[in-house]
Amino acid sequence: MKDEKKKKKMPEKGKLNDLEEFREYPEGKKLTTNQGVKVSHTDDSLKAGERGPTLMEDFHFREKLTHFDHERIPERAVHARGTGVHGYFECYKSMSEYTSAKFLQESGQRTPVFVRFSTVVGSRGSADTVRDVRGFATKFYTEEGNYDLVGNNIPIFFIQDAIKFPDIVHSIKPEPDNEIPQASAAHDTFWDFVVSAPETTHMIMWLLSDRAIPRSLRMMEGFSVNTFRFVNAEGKARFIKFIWKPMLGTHQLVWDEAQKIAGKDPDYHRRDLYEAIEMDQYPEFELYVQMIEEEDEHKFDFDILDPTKHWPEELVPPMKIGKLVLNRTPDNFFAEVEQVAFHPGNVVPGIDFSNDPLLQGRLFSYLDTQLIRLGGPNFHEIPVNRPLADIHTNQRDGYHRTMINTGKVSYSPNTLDNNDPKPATKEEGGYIHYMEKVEGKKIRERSEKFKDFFSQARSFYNSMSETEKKHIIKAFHFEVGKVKSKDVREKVVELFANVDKKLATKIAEGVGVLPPAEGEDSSDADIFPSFSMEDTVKDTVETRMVALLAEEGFNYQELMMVKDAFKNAGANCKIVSKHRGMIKGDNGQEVEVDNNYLSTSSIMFDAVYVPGGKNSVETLKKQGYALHFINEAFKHCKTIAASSEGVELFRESNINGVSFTKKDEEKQIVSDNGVITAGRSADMEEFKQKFMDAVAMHRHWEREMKERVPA
Ligand code: HDE
Repeated sequence: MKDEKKKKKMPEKGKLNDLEEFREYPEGKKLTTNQGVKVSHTDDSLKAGERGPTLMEDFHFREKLTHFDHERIPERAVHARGTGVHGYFECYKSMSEYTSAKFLQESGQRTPVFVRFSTVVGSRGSADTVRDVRGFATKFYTEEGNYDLVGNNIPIFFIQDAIKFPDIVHSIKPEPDNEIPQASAAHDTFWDFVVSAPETTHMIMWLLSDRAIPRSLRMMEGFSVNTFRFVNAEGKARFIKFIWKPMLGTHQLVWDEAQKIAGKDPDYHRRDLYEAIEMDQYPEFELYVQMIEEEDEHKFDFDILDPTKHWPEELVPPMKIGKLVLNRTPDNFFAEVEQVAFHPGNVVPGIDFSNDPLLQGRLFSYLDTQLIRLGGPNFHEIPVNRPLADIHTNQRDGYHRTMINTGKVSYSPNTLDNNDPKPATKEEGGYIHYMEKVEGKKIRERSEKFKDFFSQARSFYNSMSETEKKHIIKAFHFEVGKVKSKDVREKVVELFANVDKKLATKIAEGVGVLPPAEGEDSSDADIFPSFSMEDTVKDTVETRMVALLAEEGFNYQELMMVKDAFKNAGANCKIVSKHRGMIKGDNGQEVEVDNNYLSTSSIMFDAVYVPGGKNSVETLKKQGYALHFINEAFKHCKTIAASSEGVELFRESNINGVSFTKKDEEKQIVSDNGVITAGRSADMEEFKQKFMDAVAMHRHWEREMKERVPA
């Protein structure tokens, strides 16, 4: 029977693809070699006698070890640490007036995407929450081929010209003699580069702001950074930049928290992303485009091709054009996330480049690096990189070729195959490069406006809230405080005096050098509220993590009431206790503990609640972990709440500078800077509402002024 089948279906010459028809997928999975031969034993290698040497003929052993020996591929030179997910992009309205890109033509139109988020500096195994720029790269599988929007969560870059990229990357990576430090800019070579290349000033301001320590990959913006073009069907072009805005707002961690998370849960961001998707809390971002007419190219104080300058939203208002929904985690991290290959040069008709010198260099670098990282020129055949659009090229062969091209013809033009594959006309969807008129002398120079390194850095500082300014100064103290060379520390102070003398004076205070003799006053600089993170979404508790601290005898009704309220509002509650297992409430009903103290910590949560219950609170009061939980959450400016006897735990802790409900005021609810307390007979509806409103605020920065908490 089998022979007959084989006979009938033997592939014909030139139709080798038909081999697929012969594949059988039997039920059950037996261990095989890569040649499909079933393996009978995999625990012992084939030996000459029980204690004898392993034999070369053990093909299973040889193959298993050889494959293992070759499992690693080079990590990305930058952005090595990352995570990725699938989803779709939905266009809100037709953009045909501005671009002919097919995926932006109709409202409601959906395009599948793959998104990879990353840090820049750290290696593959580094921690997620380090201070760094985050990559935000999106591959749109459009019907016209792949379009890659390879952006970052900071709208500008360190340098103006890609020729300096190897220099800055060498300076920020671990130092070459001892490979220290990992995933951090806080060391001599980086700051030496910064003071030697003042074009980095503006980017450093953003890097030392809270943008570089996002609360979640779901809560950060994304920017194309470089200037591109939209080109419409008539061939009219406009300069553009893209912005992704997270539906949940742009939120940050506290630096102390970020460092602790890096130790306790280095996978914090990737876990948060995957868990959100697994709980059907799909991360969503809206895509905006900023457009500048060609005739307005020189209208701005800054050069619109300079990647160290932002296009302030106040000057170039963004237009909302669609939504990104991330709804599927990958099946295999290596196959998808590690092998995905983004390239800012992957564009579709209707999207074109500008002469931004950083972009021009990027157009070379990505394909080049991928050729070695993915082992040859055929990485477009890897499933995650394969476009949905058909591929017809005359390219042949090379490492890891899987496509079986048929026929004799692999050149163009040809007559033997009707000149197939034929170039497409514009009407047929052929990519026509924008016909920009270019002339000039060959010269290694940059335009005059590029040389203004400080105006936008001043605006940035002047646009920050007092809290944000304080965080930036602290970040300088940390980063530059780690620089050994006093000379470099002095130069940092000198450089940042060009931004603001008071800022430079504060930096000097923390890093042990003299304040600057002279400097600028940034208070006259333009204020752009969009540079700040203050005015963001603060009206939802969706996807926030709330810890409920409880022990035997907790007030069941209070705990469940709060838990249900947060759940209904889209937040996630976890019961934290000394041990996992079941704990009994004051009414005899049990709940399951989600985390014991050793497996979690306040830094994994956005808020903490302590319900009443005399026995529970008496136990908590004796637990260092519980008290530390409260102190630390308070120190990180998180919302903390307690009701009835739960308030006693707050009194026992080290939190200070805020008021609680008075012991004898049973009905009282006090909400003070994110500390919400309720007496025994308080209106729980009101308490819940105040609690949720405070969590929606994200953090209560005013509290930093009062903080004297050891945690
Ligand atoms: Fe990249 N960048 N970059 N970059 N970049 C890479 O490509 C490069 C720049 C960005 O998740 C590399 O495949 C040069 C700006 C992201 O796989 C490499 C310059 C922006 C990712 C490379 C820049 C980015 C990369 C390393 C000019 C924001 C990760 C591995 C100075 C708009 C993509 C790879 C992923 C990755 C070169 C600057 C974003 C070496 C030469 C500006 C998000 O080719």
